[in-house]
Amino acid sequence: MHTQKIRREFLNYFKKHHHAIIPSSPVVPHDDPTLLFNNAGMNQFKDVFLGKSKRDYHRAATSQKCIRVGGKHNDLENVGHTSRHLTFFEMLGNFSFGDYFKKDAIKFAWDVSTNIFGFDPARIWPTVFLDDDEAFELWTDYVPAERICRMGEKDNFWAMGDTGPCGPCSELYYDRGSNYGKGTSPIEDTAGDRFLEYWNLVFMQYNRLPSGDKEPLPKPSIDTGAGLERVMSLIMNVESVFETDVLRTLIAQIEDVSSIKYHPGNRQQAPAFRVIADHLRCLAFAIADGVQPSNVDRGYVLRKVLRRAVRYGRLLGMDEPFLGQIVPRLVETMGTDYPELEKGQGRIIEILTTEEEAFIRTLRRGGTILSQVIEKSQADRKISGDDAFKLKDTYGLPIEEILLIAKDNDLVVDIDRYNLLEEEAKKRSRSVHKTTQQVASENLFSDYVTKQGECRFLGYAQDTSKGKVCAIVVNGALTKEMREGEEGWIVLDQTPFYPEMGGQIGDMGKLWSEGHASSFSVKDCQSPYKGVIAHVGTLEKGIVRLGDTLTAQIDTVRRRKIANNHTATHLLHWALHQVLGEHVKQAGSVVDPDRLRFDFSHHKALTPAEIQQIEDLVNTKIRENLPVKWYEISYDEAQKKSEIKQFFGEKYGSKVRVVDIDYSKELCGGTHTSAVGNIGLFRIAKESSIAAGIRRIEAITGPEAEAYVRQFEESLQQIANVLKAQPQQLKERIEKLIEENRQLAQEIKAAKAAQLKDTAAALMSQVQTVNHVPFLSGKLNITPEELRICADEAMERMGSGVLVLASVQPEKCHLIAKVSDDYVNNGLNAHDIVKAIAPIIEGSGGGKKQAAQAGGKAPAKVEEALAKARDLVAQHEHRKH
Ligand code: ALA
Repeated sequence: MHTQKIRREFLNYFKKHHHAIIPSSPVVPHDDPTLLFNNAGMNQFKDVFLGKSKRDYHRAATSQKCIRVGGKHNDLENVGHTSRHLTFFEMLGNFSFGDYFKKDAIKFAWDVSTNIFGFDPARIWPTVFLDDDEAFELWTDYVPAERICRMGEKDNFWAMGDTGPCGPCSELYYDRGSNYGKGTSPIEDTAGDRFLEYWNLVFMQYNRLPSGDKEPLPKPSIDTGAGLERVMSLIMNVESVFETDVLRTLIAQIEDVSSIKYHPGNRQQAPAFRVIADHLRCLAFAIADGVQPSNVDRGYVLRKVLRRAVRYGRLLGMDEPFLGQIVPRLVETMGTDYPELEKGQGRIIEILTTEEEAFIRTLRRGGTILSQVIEKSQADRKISGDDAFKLKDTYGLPIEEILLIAKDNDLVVDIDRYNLLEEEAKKRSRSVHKTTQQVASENLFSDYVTKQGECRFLGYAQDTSKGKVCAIVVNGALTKEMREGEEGWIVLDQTPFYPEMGGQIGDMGKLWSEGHASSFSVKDCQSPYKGVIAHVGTLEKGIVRLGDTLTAQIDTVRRRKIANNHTATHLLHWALHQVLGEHVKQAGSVVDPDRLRFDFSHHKALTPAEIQQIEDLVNTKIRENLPVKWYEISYDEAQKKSEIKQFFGEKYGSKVRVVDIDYSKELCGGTHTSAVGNIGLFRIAKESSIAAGIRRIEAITGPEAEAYVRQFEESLQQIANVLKAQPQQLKERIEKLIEENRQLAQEIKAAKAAQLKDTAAALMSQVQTVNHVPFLSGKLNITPEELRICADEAMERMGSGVLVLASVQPEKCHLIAKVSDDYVNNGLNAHDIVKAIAPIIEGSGGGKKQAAQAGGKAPAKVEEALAKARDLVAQHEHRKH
């Protein structure tokens, strides 16, 4: 593969120029909640640019997996319709962290462009930011001044997101010639097809703050990014990125699966091939890195991408799941350089197929919903914005398709309202939510930490300590003192109390002053701001002032249970990897004294056998009783050790804490027990699903686990007592009881039937002849169900004639009328009889000519109704034959 060769030569070049070659980080950023997916090579170095984290190198180069869907950089809707946009692509990049700057960055880019990529120097056009004369000047060493363009903020100022590192940039364009457009410079070529942008050199100089202001970075740095697929399209001299080797191979596989040939010029079908090839890579890489299609956040974005691929698949006649059939070809072409694809292949296929099946079902249903929407929109000839949005958002019908269908049906769409809803939905998926309380506490404490420094947490080694009161909060405001009876927060300079964090609940306990003059009961402990530990509770006695010294003592018994449960959580995580596989990623956890809860990515329910295996593994480890160790290492060192589990979305400082039980190593700030055996016993109480692809395990340990088991034993014993049997015999006994019960029920049913037959037989003596018609009426104290059986039986015995029977119960009554076929032919009819007499019993009903029934609320009127029925028969005019 040419792509592989260029990828490797690029990295080699920079290795020779003293750059550390760093592997691509996962497409899911594990340490940056502001980012949906990795969208640039520089993401994994964000903190290094900001000066918050240090590495043991100052130059680096990567080939980074990038996904640009959602967030600031979003190319989804372009894909398939331009020659150069992709949702997934590889970005080649070289980086300098306060080492070289513009001059060398430009030199390297020129050297690589002309020597490694082999580009014609005469066709390279650099651009610079408006007044960046320095960069302009530097470029004149390589190209004539008339080929250097100055561009504005939109093109030549690069920012990772709404906040974070940013700076002016210089981009490299390659002139593909007049066949691709008439514009004769990047500025004139507005479509961007003739002058293809292939490399961006960012001169990182600022950090953009949430306020929008820019503060200078500690050291000017370099971040560059060259789109590998674009570079390949230029090297291979093909029209679009989809004609380069990797993507063309995928398209070939789509040709095989769909049995349709790909013609790049076919405006109907070519986009479908391209969209599928691109989206498949995006999905496969994201799933390999631990995301799954779902209804929230990243999962939701993936779901959108998958649905788009499926819809385009339908254009190629693929109505059944097909993405899984393309995956093996992807693994063949990219698996060597990205082994996670190879490792995850089976799971990727399984997840894609399940999700496709679900969407295909939705689409079928969507068709029905669409007809309903059209039906309901007829009155004002308009599809409401809400309906259009629902069709798009829930059923995945693209708005273009909805507009076309509307047009076909002579309807318009309320597009303004639709756009509004779409915009709101976008905002929702973009924003990283913070509660108002979080924002308030941040404001309260941001100054405080700068002035006072961070609180020291002593709780890894101590249960009690003395500390100085540094801050008091009452009624949401900082104050100088707290009085008896008041509730609020007390912050000490040091404390053994663990603030709720990383899923572990906050400690409870007491704070008191010398001689117990004052005493504060701590019912929770929180960290409202990084470095601040707030004891939350009530001042039960005395007064507390800033500067006072207090003794802080945690509830030790409670803390031990929490520690046991936290260590058990690590064991569970480890066991899940053993039993289910390495793809299991923690998605959330709660550790409190009574139980632990662990959410993780896995695509199907656990079997009872798997649950048992997990329990057995954890309990074996508990009995093995290894010590639990913890120590600090640098974040960079931790990143290099793949056996240490770290979490997505977690923000780590430059020093991190490793909790190490030999076979299980995790980055974790929580408090743990000193030896695994202290946990005592581990049981899984519940396994469930909380979202598509996310499972939840709730488990208990020690005394709670014992109580849980005992509770089972007790209920079993109680049942055994009731049945006067041993617990071991219960299954057999209960089966026998069920069988006996079934037989008895049958016998009762038969006895009832016999009884009803007798009742019916007895009724025969009351058959009269009314107007030449055999006529039977009667009132019985039986249920409506029994009445039906009885009426059937009576009619069978009569053979010919009319019967009207009633059943009465307190407050209600029922009527049944039956007419034999010969009298139906004669013009008598059960339905008419019931219709006529039902109002008398304050009821209603109906039925067929042969049989009809009614229910009513006036049992006292039954006789009157029966008499009326008799009159009807008496007045009947027989048909003449
Ligand atoms: N970070 C820069 C980009 O993505 C290089 O274009």
